[in-house]
Amino acid sequence: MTQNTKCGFVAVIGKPNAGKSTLLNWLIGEKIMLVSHKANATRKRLKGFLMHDDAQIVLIDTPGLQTGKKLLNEYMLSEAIKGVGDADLVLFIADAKYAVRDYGEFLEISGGKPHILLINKIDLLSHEKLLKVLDELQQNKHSFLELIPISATKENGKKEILDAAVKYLPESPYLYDPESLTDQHIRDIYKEIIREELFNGLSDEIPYESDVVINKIDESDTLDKVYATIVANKDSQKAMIIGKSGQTIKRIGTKARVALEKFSQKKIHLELLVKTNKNWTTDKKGLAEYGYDFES
Ligand SMILES: Nc1nc2c(ncn2[C@@H]2O[C@H](COP(=O)(O)OP(=O)(O)OP(=O)(O)O)[C@@H](O)[C@H]2O)c(=O)[nH]1
Ligand SMILES: [Mg+2]
Repeated sequence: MTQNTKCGFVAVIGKPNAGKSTLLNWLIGEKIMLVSHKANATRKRLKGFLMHDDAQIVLIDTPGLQTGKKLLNEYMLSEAIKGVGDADLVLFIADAKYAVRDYGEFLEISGGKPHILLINKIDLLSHEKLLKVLDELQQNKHSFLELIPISATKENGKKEILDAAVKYLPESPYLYDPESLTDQHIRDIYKEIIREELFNGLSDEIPYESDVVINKIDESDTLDKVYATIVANKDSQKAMIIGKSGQTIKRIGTKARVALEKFSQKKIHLELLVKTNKNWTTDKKGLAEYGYDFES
């Protein structure tokens, strides 16, 4: 008798900077999501797929749960809430240091969705402190399915997470090609790779108020020519992105090219322009044009 397959949607939910995208990349085994030491890096729901035993896990990366007042923050929160709604199962991930507080907040919006609680960044906590946190969380033990301490960067706990997730997935045929890692188009992945360099290479408000548009990719077997524009919110930010004698944009471009080459395993020719689109984040229509559509 052949065993039935399982397949389901597993949303990764947590506060900004908890390690959601790091977790996805690690579990999938390929860096397809933007990771940054700065919070609020992920802006929309993005899928990644992985196979474990006879199951296909459709992971959904989401923006962090936050209450920023700007329209883009509102959009990001709505994406996270939709992520919970879409899911058969939630992986709620919290920085161990703030896990008790953050989990309490999650329970208020979880709508009773079945979830596994992942306590992340345990490499940064003493053993004693960790035991105290786990002990406090156990007081909610009727709310979660499992409680797993992990370190997404030290890569410990993978099998435990996947075994646990598969347990709670519905029986179903695979919904995506088992060979695929994501349903994102190459231009969306390239956009995120370049945006990661904006996040990690620029200070203050600039990364939060900028975006990247991939205008064109000329693909061949060994070389991709990528034409992209960084969109700034103000002329003063555009000037800072370009930098003195173009040094900043050059540095960002070089780093982005190296990251694109690492991902694509091809040579990359990257042409990077900067333009200003004043207040592209202030109305819903403007946001939708950049891929952040409240209606989708
Ligand atoms: N020390 C340590 N750092 C971690 C761990 N997991 C993630 N990080 C770091 O935490 C930062 C945030 O990681 P992300 O994966 O971008 O977090 P996120 O939850 O996706 O953040 P947003 O998309 O902004 O909501 C990065 O600098 C990661 O390297 C961990 O287990 N230990
Ligand atoms: Mg993220």
